[in-house]
Amino acid sequence: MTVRMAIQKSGRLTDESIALLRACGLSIAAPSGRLRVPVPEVPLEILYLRDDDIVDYVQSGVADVGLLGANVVHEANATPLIVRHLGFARCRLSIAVPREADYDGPSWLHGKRIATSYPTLVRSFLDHHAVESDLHRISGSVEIAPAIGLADAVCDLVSSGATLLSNGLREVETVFESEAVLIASPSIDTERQAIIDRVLFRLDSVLRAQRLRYILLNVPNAKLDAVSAILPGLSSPTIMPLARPGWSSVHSVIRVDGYWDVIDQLALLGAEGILVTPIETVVP
Ligand code: PRT
Ligand code: ZN
Repeated sequence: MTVRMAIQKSGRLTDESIALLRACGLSIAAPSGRLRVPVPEVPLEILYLRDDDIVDYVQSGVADVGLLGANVVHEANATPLIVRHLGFARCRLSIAVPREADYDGPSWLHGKRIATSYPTLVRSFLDHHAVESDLHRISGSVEIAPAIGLADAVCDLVSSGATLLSNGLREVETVFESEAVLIASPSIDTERQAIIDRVLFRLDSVLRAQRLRYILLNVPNAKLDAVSAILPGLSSPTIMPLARPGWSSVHSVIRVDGYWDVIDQLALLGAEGILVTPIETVVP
């Protein structure tokens, strides 16, 4: 009994997918020509595929789970399959128009031609705004469509925005916010589900750890209550006396988001020797 996990063979998701699975203690070999690679630690086999094929493989049960962009899953109308958001490969699907266009809102798109690889997602955005446009489905180099006269606007994935900029385009609407997700087949038997649950347990511990940092600091005893109020930790901070009289060492965890604000507050309270380090795994 083996669970099959489909991941992208070669593309933007590949390195981070492999890194995430390795962080879960799974020895994942790089694709290097092989399409099926067994994982020694759990009854799991990695299938290396093009990202466009992963939804079909999982939906049909050929693969049990798959790792790919939420944009592809939503475009395929397969959202019920999503079981985890993985927090990498973040990007947005955006409508862009020529820089000089007098764009003044979605109604500008009415009757216009839009080039995209994501017609389903664009259509639902246009329907929401009661706009009718002529959609041209193209599979690559969408950004050159206006310059060659194929379309008046494009809808494509954007991360830094550099591609749009260098093609004389201006981002005007966000249609969808995307990140990598894990999808699972709707028909998994209990034995396979038990294997998947073991992988999910590790994955959740790693994802939780990525959102947190471990913090150690030295605090004057008179400020311990104030510092503990700022650093609740997983349950409560660990406090140990220092050899230096009147001081304690405080250990806790903090969220990555906005942790500099927390450090500023701690410094104002007189904390010293503040160390912040990454965490690999958190099992609550
Ligand atoms: O060969 P295969 O079919 O497997 O891969 P692919 O070429 O179809 O996909 P790939 O590897 O390019 O992207 C895989 C997934 O990465 C996408 O489905 C998204 O979920 C995610 N992702 C994140 C992106 C981007 N960021 C991204 N910036 N996918 C594509 N882009 C492209 C975009 O299409 C445009 O051409 O990058 C360009 C824009 O980038 P910026 O930084 O200039 O804005
Ligand atoms: Zn693809």
